[in-house]
Amino acid sequence: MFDRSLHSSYTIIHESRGTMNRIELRDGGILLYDASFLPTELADRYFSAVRDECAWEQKPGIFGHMQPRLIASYGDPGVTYRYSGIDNVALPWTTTLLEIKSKIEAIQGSYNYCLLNRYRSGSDSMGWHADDEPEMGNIIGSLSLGATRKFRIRHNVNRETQTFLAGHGTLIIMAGTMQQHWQHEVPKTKQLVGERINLTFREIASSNRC
Ligand SMILES: O=C(O)CCC(=O)C(=O)O
Repeated sequence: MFDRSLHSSYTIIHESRGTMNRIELRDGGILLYDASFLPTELADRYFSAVRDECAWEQKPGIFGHMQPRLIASYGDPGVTYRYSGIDNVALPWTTTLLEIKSKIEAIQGSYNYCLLNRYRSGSDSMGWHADDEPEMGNIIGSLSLGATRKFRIRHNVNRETQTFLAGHGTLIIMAGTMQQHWQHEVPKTKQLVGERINLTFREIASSNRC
């Protein structure tokens, strides 16, 4: 693994390639990271298929503002994921999404839902949050396709921050107690970056099914 200190002593950039790295976080959080989980040609194919096949929409977030990105929602029949007061009802899995899901399940987890986020440019982003809804399983598999963006995590109490580069084919798996003790974000960037699509595979408890 290659760790490089950035501007603050609390920020680390992780850029490891080709192997699944296990990072033990404070208070029982676990983060698995492989910068190049998918070969480029396969990541290219998945990027085009997911961009062209999925039903993208822009939805309101908290305070009624539109979320600064597009989203799409797929999963097993009847699964709904509610966050920021908005219900996201899963559309039926596409063949591409099922193929990606099985690749990630071969590493860790078992998933019945996928939330997709599409960042059209550097102005699109995801603010600090944790996926800590009671119905959410603790293992979340997150695959990135397209432009490289920063994926940052921050400890809730001591504010320790780590930065991971999420590029074309990067897999990050969040596990352990990470959602209880850490938040994560994808910040805006002023750099000229292309589109990025992120897929987070999750297990939503059956009480949240319609
Ligand atoms: O785009 C990403 O890498 C993060 C997505 C995310 O935080 C989420 O779906 O909860």
